[in-house]
Amino acid sequence: MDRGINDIGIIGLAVMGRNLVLNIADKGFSVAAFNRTTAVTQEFAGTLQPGQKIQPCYSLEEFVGALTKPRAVMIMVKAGNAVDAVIEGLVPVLEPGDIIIDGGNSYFGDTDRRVKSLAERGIHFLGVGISGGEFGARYGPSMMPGGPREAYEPVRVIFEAIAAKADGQPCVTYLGPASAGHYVKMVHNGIEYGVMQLISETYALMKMALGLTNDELARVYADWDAGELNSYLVEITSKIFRRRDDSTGSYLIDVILGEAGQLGTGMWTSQSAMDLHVPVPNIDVAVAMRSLSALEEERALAARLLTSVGGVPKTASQPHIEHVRGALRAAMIITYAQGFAHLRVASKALGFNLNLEDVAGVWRGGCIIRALLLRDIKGAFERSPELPNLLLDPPLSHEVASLRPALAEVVGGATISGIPVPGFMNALAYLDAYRTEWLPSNLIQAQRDYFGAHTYRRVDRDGIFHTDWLTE
Ligand code: NBP
Repeated sequence: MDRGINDIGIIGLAVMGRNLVLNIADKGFSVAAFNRTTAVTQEFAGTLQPGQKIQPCYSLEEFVGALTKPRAVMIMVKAGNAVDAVIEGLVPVLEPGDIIIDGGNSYFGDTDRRVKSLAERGIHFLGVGISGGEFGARYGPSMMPGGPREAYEPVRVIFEAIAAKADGQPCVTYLGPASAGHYVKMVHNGIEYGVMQLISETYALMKMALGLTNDELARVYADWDAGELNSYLVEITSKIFRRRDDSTGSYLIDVILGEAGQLGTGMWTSQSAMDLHVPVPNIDVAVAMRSLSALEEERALAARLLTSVGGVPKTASQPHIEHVRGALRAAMIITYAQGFAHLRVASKALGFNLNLEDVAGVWRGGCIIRALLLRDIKGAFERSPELPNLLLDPPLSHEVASLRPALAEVVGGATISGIPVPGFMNALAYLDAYRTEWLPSNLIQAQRDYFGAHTYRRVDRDGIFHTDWLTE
């Protein structure tokens, strides 16, 4: 193949990289492909069909020489040091005006650092969050690009061609400068954690309190997916309950150890929200529950010692499936509301100037948190672009208010039964705190002033006050 003819190059031919290469080639663009370990490139080259516009490359020099200028190089390697290692190798062989794109799950602080240091060498850096896993990469992911706008234009046509489509619109749009794309992807993952926690709690409720079998659970989730809860995560949940284990023939779900792993994006979301003083309790608790799930031995010991709180009484506290369904819809809205409120604050604090209607649009297809609900969310930001919280959108607030009794019923019943539903509890508590004008925080402020002279403001006058609490 001639040199310098490929529209884009991909470095990293693991699951995501190789599927993106195939997706890009399917859409009529030519792609150069390189992987650090040559054997991986060779193996990938062996899978290619004649006529596919893909050029496997066996050195960085060959790879860079195979790209049209300005060169667009997309890095699809493990987030962290590997990205810096690839950039270090690329810088000497690239030229000013070339574009490096990081399509991995990089920490937004790393992206900010890379944007700055590469700009000093005249190289553009785009941080692009990509969601949808292997299937999304192959057939249409949701893409969240951020960085210098002028660097997005040359790759826009490729991104729009390969991204998922929702109502005919590509699930990709330029989101903002610097790390805007990776920040939005991070919050996407935080919402993903929150919703997965909620769905797992509906499983616990219907299995433990109602005794539903795996087949019945599969039917319930399929039924939910056909309605207002339609979403990727509910859809795959239904399929998971049908799957049999190849080796034992039993339901696969029943032989999977209940220890949930995490790669860090949920934790980053919680940490960054806390830095910005944005409450995202559903994301916080989802991260905490994954950590708690890993304390397997301790939980086994506690299950024996703390029996008085265990047991599932077959009493009136059993939830009704329709209430569980309503509680999930309400808590999902609340979880997305926390994520979008986080983005609203981050956008101002970090100068991203995010358009939240665009964010909702990009998440409508191809990604893990795609859901029918995002149509309502997109509509809310279309009506009111500066909406600080989705719970202030009239249609959504009306829906959540009407579902609150179901949410409270589910939380109350589960609490009496000893079934842990921290996701639902946090959603209810967030809702109740958010809709309560008077909170007992005046007492906290009085305590702070008492022991630390931290001062307080008054309800009846302007100014800052301090009381000498020790003098009666
Ligand atoms: P991995 O995250 O498993 O990374 C493997 C790739 O990184 C291989 O190509 C490997 O090359 C390369 N690599 C490593 Br490790 N260290 C390197 C180094 N120092 N220099 C050059 N290359 C290096 O791949 P993935 O699962 O395809 O994910 C890629 C990115 O996409 C990650 O950031 C991931 O978080 C993100 N992501 C993944 C998914 C998913 O479903 N898997 C979904 C969404 C986003 P080698 O062959 O030479 O070891």
